[in-house]
Amino acid sequence: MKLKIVTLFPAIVQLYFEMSTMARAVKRGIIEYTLVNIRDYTCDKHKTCDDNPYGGGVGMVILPEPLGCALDSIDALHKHVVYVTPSGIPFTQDKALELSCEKEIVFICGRYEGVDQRIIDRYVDDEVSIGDYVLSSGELASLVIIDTVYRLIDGVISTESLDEESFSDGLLEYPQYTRPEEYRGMNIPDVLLSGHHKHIQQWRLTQRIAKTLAVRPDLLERAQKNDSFAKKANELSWN
Ligand code: 6GU
Repeated sequence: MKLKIVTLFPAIVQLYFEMSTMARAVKRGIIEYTLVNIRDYTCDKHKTCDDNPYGGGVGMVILPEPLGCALDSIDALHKHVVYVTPSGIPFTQDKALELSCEKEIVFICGRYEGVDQRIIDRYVDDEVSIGDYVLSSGELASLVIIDTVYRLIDGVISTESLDEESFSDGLLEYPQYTRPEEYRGMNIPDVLLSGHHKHIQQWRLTQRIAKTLAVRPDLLERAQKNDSFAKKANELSWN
């Protein structure tokens, strides 16, 4: 997958591509990335990238000229363009799965009060928000989306890990324990030492349901309509 990130702060984004699992995906050629600095496409000696909004109001708006030139430099009109903004549709695991099928995605990172609407009208396919709160930086929001999407691409991480995790079937995860068996007087649940595979699976599913019910009852309602959840519950039936 090719990723192009259009930003005023490429350094914020760069570091992420050089770390850990993402660095490995880049090295293996699964991910190719390009950082496009909007400031490189300004036309005045002050390299101005923003101005006041027409009609008044607080904050600054990113100028259409440099942003449009930055987008043209990567032929964005013919690519899938995502603008990350608190005014977008909510980003979910389903949206991530949809984006993971794209060969190439352009991310526009806004700052300040956003970008000129004419840029959105001309170039943007998807306006996406990562949650009901306001970040100062579109860069962080883009990285959240990129991280969620690239790990769904074949070969990045194992399909077993993907199947087990929260949101693949709509339930939250079960608690995990590792060595030592006793930590500061706290023990691990006996069932995990039993070696009884089916009992462990049953315990884990019970834990997932209890946790989801406690903190995200909205998800549980959805999971009950989900085939993957029903199949698991059926296989592990307690009788
Ligand atoms: Cl996508 N951008 C910004 N700046 N803030 C946000 C967001 C995006 N999603 C939630 N808050």
